[in-house]
Amino acid sequence: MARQKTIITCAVTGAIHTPTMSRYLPVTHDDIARQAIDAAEAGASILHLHTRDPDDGRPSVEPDHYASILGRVKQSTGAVVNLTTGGAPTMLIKERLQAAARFSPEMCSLNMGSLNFAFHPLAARYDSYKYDWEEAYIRGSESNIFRNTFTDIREAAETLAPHKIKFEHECYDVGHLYNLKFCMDIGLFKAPIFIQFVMGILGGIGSDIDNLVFLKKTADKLFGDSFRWSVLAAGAAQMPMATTASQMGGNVRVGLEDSLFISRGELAESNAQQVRKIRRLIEDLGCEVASPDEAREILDLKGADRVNF
Ligand code: KMH
Ligand code: ZN
Repeated sequence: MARQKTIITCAVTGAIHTPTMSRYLPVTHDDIARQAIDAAEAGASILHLHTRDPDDGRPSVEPDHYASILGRVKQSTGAVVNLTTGGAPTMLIKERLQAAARFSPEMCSLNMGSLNFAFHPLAARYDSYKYDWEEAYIRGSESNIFRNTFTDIREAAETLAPHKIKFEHECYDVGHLYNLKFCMDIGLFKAPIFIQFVMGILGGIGSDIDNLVFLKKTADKLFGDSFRWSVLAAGAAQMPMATTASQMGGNVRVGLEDSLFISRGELAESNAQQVRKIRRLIEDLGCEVASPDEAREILDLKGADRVNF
């Protein structure tokens, strides 16, 4: 059987990294749109998008903070837009669903369990901060519980059901796969599902090959052939784990949401630079990268003509 092409998702800005950490992190709406478009041109067929407050770059889920970004991305690329419903670990599900309900994108993330979600060790790297909110936000993550209860997951599924959105089911540990199986059994999600194995978050499973094999085998056991999968690994493990996933028949996610670096100690100058790197690795190793329309077919998406932006 011919091997399926590899889908590259690019997660452009996220909610973990803050403006002080890299001058290349897109923070203004203009930068987020421009970097997203460049990432699509470099080979990302899915753009996973968060937004930020235009005044000070803090993570935001305010629908108005997405509008100009989505308009520009749609005008300039054929890429699939995947909006976060995770927002930031400090936010609750109701506010996190508002943008997806308004814009009805082809895809959304959906976090499949609650966990500690910490990045406070990053504070040790900085003596001063560009904006007042950053230090407390980073240090405060030591007490974060990223809340994604079964009630929250059901609320997301039911609120967004009329929009026919395909979820990127973010699973940060093996137990989250069992949560997903339970939700499928009670009819919240339909096959084929798309699982994002999230590795290396402090609070979730660590990034190593044994763990990836375990996650994949567990998903095989629970979902048979009714799932597609991808890997994102936070920080230094981003490229090694993405490369491994592509060799195992999976898909990959890169982007400055997940790692600020292009190689050890060297900041990535853009999201597109990371996309170009993983694309080169995938192609050098003999695989092909999926176009946006091929990604739509592989993931059975509703189509770009059925979004609300
Ligand atoms: N930042 C990632 C580790 C979401 O947007 O729903 C998780 C994420 C969450 O992408
Ligand atoms: Zn995200």
